[in-house]
Amino acid sequence: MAIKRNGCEGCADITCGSTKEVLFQDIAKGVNTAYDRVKARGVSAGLFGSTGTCCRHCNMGPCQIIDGVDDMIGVCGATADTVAARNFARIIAAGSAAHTDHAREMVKGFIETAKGNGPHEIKDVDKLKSLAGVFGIETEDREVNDIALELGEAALAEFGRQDDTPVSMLKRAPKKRQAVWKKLGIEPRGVDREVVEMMHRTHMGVDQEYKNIMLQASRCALGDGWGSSMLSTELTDIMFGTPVPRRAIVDLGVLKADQVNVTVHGHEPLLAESLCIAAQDEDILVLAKKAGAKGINLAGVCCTGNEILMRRGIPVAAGFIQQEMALATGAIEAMVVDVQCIMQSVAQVAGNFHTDIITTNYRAKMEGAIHIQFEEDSPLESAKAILKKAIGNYKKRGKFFIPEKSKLDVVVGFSHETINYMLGGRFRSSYRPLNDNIINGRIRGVGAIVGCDNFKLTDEAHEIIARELIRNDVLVLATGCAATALGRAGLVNPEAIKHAGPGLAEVCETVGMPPVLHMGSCVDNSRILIAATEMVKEGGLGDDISDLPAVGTAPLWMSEKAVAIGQYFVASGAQVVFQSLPVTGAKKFNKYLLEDMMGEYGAHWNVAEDPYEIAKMMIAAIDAKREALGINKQRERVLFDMEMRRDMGSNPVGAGCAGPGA
Ligand code: SF4
Ligand code: MSK
Repeated sequence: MAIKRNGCEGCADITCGSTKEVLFQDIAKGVNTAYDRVKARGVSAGLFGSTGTCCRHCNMGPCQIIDGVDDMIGVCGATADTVAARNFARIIAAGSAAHTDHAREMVKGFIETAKGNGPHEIKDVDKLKSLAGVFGIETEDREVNDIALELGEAALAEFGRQDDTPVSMLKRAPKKRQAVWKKLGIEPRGVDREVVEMMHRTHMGVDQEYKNIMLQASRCALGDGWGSSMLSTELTDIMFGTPVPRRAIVDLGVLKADQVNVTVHGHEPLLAESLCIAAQDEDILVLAKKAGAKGINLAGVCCTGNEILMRRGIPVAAGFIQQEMALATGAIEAMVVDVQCIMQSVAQVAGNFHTDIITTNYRAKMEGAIHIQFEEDSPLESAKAILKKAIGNYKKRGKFFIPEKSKLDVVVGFSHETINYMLGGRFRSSYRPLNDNIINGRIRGVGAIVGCDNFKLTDEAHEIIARELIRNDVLVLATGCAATALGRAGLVNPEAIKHAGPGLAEVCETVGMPPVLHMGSCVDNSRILIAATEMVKEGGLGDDISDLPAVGTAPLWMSEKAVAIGQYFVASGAQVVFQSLPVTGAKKFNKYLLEDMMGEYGAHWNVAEDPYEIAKMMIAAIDAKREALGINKQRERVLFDMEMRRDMGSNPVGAGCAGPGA
């Protein structure tokens, strides 16, 4: 059953204004999107395997386990708790593997840069030296590229380290947290080894005790957060520049009618950075003009978009759920993709238009796409070949529709260093003012809204949670497609201060920052770990991450990476709230995640489906920490009354799409 596109009937699930605008155009008539497929599939199909107790780890199965029913355990005797824990742990292993393989590519690109190969250079020398210090690398009187090469090689060696030495960056965590990991025996070693061990332990007939399985899952996830993801973020910053606040625009209206539109989709910024350079190349611009275009308009999709948004202010056209909609405008000459979160349907949608889907990574090919391999040792050549292909398509462009009003101003670029500078000033940069404002109650706490969007819940969930949090004086940190969605909602902008509670508004106004800080892509959640660590080190808010009035959510998680992120947050002592977890068919394991983990990590998972409930849980968790720290004072949580909800209803995120305050 297709969504009716000539009115509002049947489109209740689509809340974003620019999505609606595009899909209701005649040119999008033949386009089948995920919204159509979700409707066609029905609700029951979405429930398959959702309780986590189906196992196909060996050929005696598949086995569907029903908790509490004696003859409904696995043929091998595996219980619901064992099966659900194994499945959950494998999700974490897959997510960690994705971040790790991404990080490895970044390290290899970093090594090429250190060797002087390619168009990039070491941009953040201070950060290079600081990270070299973490790895025990001498920096005095040495050439920058020498330090970088030694750092790159040391980092590359860590992925496959075979001895029991923990990953180097673990020592950046608060001392008390390090002691927790040591006591539990979960300090991550080489991350490749942690992923392999996780897969081994969840093979048929190996680890059959759910708590023990989750110890390895924590180790694997910590290897991702404090190892792979952090490494990727830091080396990317060193190479391409640590983000600083800058203005930019987001949403489908960033596409341009009179330029060659090239969208970059996926995760690894090496290619995107090369495309940014190649798009300014004189020869390429001449070619574009010869084709009748005024220039090349690069725009991001998903987290590649967030990477170049943060560092270059390149606009983001779409988050995860809008990747098909970007193509359905008919205005894109090429969508360049690398790895992760690329829906196979983009090739089908592009088939309706003149658009090429160009795969660039040997790991990730797709039927219906063309492949131009991105070569790390000649990145500019690869980038130019891609742009030439896009330019060749410009003249073939037929009817198109760009929702020009859907173009929102955002202020992005909040690395943990930036927060340091903004709150403390360049000459006395420190987290002291943030801590003081939390202690004096102007800022109630910190809420991280991270992760994906997906088609199960309307995408206004991010907006609802963020509005609730900032209204209640909670400073919001955002990453990934959640950050893009909040940008579309007009909240990643200093003007959104008007939606904040008085304390948060006062701080943001003084400093000139939005109440929702965009901190980057999904690997950049590691910035939040460092920010939390800095808050601990600054003092006054306890001596571990688990003491901080801080909590995270990934309300619309889709990717396995989000679960790895959730687990590394919990294992680092931060509470997280997800919209659902695929473990409900296993009672003891479910309880372990939602309650008992607290005893080991000082944090646990939480689940709530309704975005208002998620916000309520987050605020309650923050208040509980404030109480424990002795800094809580009685105050009322500002609730959305019916009028506010009606206001949201008549101006849904999409409304959001119409501008701040909508
Ligand atoms: Fe069934 Fe056990 Fe094999 Fe899983 S490992 S499929 S529960 S027999
Ligand atoms: S791209 S992992 S949908 S955030 Fe990082 Fe977005 Fe989630 Fe992919």
